[in-house]
Amino acid sequence: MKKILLLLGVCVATTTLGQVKDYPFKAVSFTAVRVTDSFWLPRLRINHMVTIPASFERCESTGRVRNFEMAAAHSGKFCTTFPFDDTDIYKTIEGASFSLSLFPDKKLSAYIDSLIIKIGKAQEPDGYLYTARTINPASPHEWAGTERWIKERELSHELYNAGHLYEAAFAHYYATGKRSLLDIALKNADLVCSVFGPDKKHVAPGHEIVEMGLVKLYRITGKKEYLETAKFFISERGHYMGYDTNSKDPWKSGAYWQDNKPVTEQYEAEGHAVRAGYLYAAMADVAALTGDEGLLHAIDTIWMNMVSKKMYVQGGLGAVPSGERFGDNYELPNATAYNETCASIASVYWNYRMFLLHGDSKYMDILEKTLYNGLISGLGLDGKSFFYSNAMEIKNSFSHKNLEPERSGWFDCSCCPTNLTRLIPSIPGYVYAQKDDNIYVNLFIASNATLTLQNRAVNIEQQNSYPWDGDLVFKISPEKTPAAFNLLIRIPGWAQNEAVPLDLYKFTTSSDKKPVIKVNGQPVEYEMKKGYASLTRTWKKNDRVEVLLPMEVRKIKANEMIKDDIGKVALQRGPVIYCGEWVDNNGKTSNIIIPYDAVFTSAYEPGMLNGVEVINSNVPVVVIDESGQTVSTVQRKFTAIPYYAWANRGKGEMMVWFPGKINDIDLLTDRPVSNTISK
Ligand code: FUB
Ligand code: ZN
Repeated sequence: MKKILLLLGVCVATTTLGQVKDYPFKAVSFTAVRVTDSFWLPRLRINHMVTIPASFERCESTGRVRNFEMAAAHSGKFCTTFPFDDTDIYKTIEGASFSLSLFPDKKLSAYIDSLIIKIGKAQEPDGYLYTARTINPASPHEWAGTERWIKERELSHELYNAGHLYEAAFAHYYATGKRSLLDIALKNADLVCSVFGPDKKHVAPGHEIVEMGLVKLYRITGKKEYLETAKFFISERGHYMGYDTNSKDPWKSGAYWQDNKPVTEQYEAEGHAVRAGYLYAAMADVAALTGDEGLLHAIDTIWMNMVSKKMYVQGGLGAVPSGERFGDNYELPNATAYNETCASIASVYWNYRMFLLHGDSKYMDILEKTLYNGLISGLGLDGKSFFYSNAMEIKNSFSHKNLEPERSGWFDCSCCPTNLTRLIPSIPGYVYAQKDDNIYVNLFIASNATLTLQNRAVNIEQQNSYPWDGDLVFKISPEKTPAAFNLLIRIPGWAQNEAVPLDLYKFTTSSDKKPVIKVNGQPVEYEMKKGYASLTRTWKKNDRVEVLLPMEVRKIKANEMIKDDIGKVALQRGPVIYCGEWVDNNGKTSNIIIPYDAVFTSAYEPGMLNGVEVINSNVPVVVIDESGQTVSTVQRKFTAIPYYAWANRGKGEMMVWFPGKINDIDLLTDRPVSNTISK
């Protein structure tokens, strides 16, 4: 592993001859962090033991692998639904590669090798790799167009497939040291770079990700063309002349693809949320590597717009089902919330890059919120049932029919399950970062890590029961002592009376409980720097830092501009957003009122939902008598569970936002109303 890391550094450094521009803050590789955490380790294991095998099994049983075999043989008929189905194999290989470095597994490794051979055989001699055309170029998939690339701007996903191939190849090479998938990816990337460019073909890729993938190949090889082509693709947006830029229809205006304006003139998070998140992440990469101020200004502004106007309280993005896209400012309805799991994953990629650019904890606050709530809600506790969209409420009334009240094993469009296989094992890589003589602690995940700070090893052991308990212990052991450096520990916004950066959500009351930090048992004063408690010391072996974060149940209110949440509260404890589910609340949650002054207790329930901290209260509940003539309220026990854990015990009501009082009563007729999803 060491050899590969070294190689990565050498390649980029030598090609840019000392003028290396890059992120000022450096991620500490996931391979340097051995997770021991009672929340995350079981999730990493289940991803390895269940999710990845189930995913590969489905790639086989649905015909995704067969598509590659047919492409190699140039015979047969593309046998799955979407031209981007190839990417489910790439994403699962990426996840499995990360996972192999956590859990060595010869059988899995051999299986991946066999898949890579099939992928290689499906690649055309010039590097083109896209089974939806190669199987039978005379009759390609209808989204693919009669010739290569002609439908790339709209639906073909040729460059999307390429991007996921590059991401997988990077992970596979990085984790295993094998070049097999990397060589396939480089051959494809060389073709892409020979086809597209300022004096060649022009296109704004229809679904972004090729840009991030090319940057990763640049990092491995140091080949400037890859970075230049990534930058070219980003700069291509907003120049297509065929749109009606005044149209309100995002497909007609190009906003669906973030193609209505040049990226440096885009200031709002718009269009398909996964596409958008991948674009903004790539803009961060290219801004870091080229110093492009225009890109930086655009993503800073788009981030502010997203966080202050377009994000659900559990971190979910993309409110609108039609087009799986961002809505207007403050358009965050609960009953129809879309919140694709992939959009949360894209948000993690983007927010981490924003942190690496700016070193500010607010980006990690959003990343943490997304990770513990709206992202892992997409994954069932069994590791093999999933949500594609993540609802904000399920009501069993005639007036509501929700999008996805139940988890599924797989979807025709199965982007989310396979995206989860790759995100979960990469989580250890978000725990620490560093810059000069500063170590940043970003996530509180029990683990043992060895970082190299200015050529000297520092071991950090984290012990905690986060996210349930706010008592965090860090044992710091520099290899050579004494060692002077700064330890910067993120103090989450929620521990400083801030529900989110900016003002989309606020706590209903202010808490006077402050985080406390002790070093070797003694409380210390600390300076706050961009959201981090900075401890400057000469460290010795086994120095012990304790951070006590106040874990109170907090009520959240939304900005009044969000119509659907007016007068309502949501619940948070630590980083975890809660919901009420029918199972714990007499079969119903849509009749629960949570007054602003409701008092909560919390308790850890080891036997429930794989171990969760539940929160309890006594609150008014609306009841209708049997005659249907009388409405009243009674006080009842209310139990809330972490939002991420809902829909693991059958089908029924769920609520995140609860009314604080009764304002009005809607007398419903018995006519059902239906909602439809369109993509
Ligand atoms: O288009 C590829 C993937 O399919 C998108 O990222 C998802 O939103 C789904 O539409
Ligand atoms: Zn998805």
